[in-house]
Amino acid sequence: MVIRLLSRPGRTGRTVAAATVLLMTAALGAGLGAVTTAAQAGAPPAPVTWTVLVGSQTDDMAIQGQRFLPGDITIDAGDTVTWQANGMEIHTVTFLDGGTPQASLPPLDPTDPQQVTRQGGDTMDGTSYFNSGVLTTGPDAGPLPVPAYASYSLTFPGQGTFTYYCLVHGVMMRGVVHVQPAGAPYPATQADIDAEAQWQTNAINNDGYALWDQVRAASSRHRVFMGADDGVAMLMRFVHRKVVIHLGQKVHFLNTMSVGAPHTVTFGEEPQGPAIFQPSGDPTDYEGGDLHSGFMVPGSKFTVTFNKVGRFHYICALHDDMGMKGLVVVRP
Ligand SMILES: [Cu+2]
Repeated sequence: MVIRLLSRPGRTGRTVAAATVLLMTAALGAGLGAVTTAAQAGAPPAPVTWTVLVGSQTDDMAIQGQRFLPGDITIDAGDTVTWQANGMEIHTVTFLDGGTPQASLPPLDPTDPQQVTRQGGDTMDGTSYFNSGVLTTGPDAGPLPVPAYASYSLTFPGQGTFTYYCLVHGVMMRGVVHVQPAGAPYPATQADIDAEAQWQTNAINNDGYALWDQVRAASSRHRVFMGADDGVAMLMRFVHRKVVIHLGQKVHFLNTMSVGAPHTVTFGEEPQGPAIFQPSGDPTDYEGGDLHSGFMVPGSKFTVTFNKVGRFHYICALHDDMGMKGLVVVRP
């Protein structure tokens, strides 16, 4: 993609120098009128920094939104966008080929530094690869052994339309930055943008609560749903959180109400590193200790037979810090 760079260094330098001379003239006796004249004569407007939220969540973190809020923003050349992590779920802000739209994206490769660590500078050049690295409100990057960031900023010196994605959630989680010429009037203020983000967050939360109701209705003592998602609203809860069964019975853990989110069922010690992707332990004869489903993509099922009386706590190794934990009580 070719973009026009509006503020080449030389031109900016001359403009700033001219403005400085005019301001000095004003200070020397011409008064405020001369300052106004300098602005009217084409002194560049001060660049603005805009905030876009990355993801959303309810207060209890049960519902995570996989959306940039808002997904579309219009700024002027020279402005900066700061993406602010707004949920515990991990996301990235990633411009491929300088912000070229993509028909599809490969699944996230958590071992590829290009995908999970910060890449590119702080100025969009219209051609390069830019990646925020992992953005989250949490203290770390979840299961990924890479740094986590609370925010990411990029300055847009040239006009154009720049499309970006979250590499964790794929082409469905997309945002666009429209860059107008410097000085063009803005269609929305930051307050307008914040209000739209809040409105979209409320809609996502309502969708999440509706999913939660559907999942509750479908679950039973032997059918535990591993959350649910519609591609945007993600429920990060086992449903029901606690089930009571008898010795020798099975529980089916179902990630069948999701279209996007992977989960795990993990009893005992949480596997570290790449081991998190592989199943371990014997689900056909569980008598306590370590048992791990591996990475369960949408559509997956995992069945465990409980052959010991007791209380068995488990987690989703990906989302336990959002409260995705469960309990199986086995009675004689
Ligand atoms: Cu999970």
